[in-house]
Amino acid sequence: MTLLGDMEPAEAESVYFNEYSAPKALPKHEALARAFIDLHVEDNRRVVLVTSGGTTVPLETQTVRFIDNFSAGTRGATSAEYFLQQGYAVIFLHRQYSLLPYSRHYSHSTNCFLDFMDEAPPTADAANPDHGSIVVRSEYQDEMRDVLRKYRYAKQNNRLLLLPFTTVAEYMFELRAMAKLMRPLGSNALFYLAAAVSDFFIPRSRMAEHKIQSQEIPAHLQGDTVDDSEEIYTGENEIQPPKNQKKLVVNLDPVPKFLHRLVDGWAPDGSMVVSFKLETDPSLLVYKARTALQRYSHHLVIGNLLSTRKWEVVFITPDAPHERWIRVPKARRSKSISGVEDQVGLAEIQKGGSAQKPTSQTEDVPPSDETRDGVEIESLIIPELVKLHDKMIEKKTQKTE
Ligand code: 9Z3
Repeated sequence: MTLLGDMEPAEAESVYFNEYSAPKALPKHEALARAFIDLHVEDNRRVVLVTSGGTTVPLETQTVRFIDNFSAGTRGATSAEYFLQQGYAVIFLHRQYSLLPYSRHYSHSTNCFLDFMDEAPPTADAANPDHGSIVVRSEYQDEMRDVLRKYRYAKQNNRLLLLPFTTVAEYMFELRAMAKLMRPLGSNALFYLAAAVSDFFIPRSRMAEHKIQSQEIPAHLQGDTVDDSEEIYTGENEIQPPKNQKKLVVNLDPVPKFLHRLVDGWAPDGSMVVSFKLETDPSLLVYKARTALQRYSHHLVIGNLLSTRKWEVVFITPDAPHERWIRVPKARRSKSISGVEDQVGLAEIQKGGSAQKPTSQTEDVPPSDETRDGVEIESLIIPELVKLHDKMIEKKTQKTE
């Protein structure tokens, strides 16, 4: 059997999309997106498709278990806010329940909205003499007003469209549909692919219908639940297996490289495509990001390391300077529980081949925005990216004049 990874991109696309039915929400999402895009085409406004959060890989058709990844959607949600600030309209294709632009400041357990609230002293209300109004605590008023105004502006002016997905297949269907719908935007379209998309999946044909059983079930109850799935999830036994226990061996296929199809087929002519490359090994990051740019011939790969992603990224471009580091100045770095600050600079390969102290010009660039916790690197990434998009649009207009 030929693996999707070994096929030509267009063939892999059709095999992949034929395996699944489109997500139920897709027609509704398409209608919303069509209206949103029409509106912004009419106003000659740029539209960015931001993808955000992780994708799941279900192990069963009636899904009880799935494989997931770490992404909370911080990069995507934060970037969306800075794109809106730059005048872009944003289609925010995100993993359901991951962070959202604006509400991210007051959500999940790290920024629980209840911690920002208080109850004011009771007023003379005969019916409820001990009830005070719910208010925002005084120390958060300014920040919340600012976030609220930006949020309301985006909402009232139709600048932000939120579209959720969960599985990797749903993500693929949504991405393809959105890219095709964006065609009337031409070079005003930008793709900013920050979602952490699974590289592996279980093809529908090999997926168990029902919950995979961890213990043998009596023969008279087996029915359809076992059949082929016994072979798929081979319960490889230990040398001396504990009675009635199985090992789950998950056999995954590579997800077809959708970036090929996005760049060569789905996306509008003249649009800009930006992908992210995530690595954990500093010595691989630049190499892998360059390889991705060469392979898909798009416009920009933003490389980041899991451990330093909140403080540094690298722009890999086809044009000089080819490799450009963007860093939050040391004194302005936010705290991060999962981050490892010592690793900042390690992935920057110096001439001579070894990793040394970073040479980045951007170390001393004054930050353009600030939050409670320091400078968000997206406040540096987005303006730089917009400059590149400006240049692309300029070139295109010169050509057509
Ligand atoms: C990224 O590299 C994003 O920056 C992060 C953001 C996922 C690291 P968080 O959501 O994290 O803020 O916690 N996204 C792309 C990762 C990815 O899957 N890239 C593919 C690859 O590396 C190419 S499309 O092969």
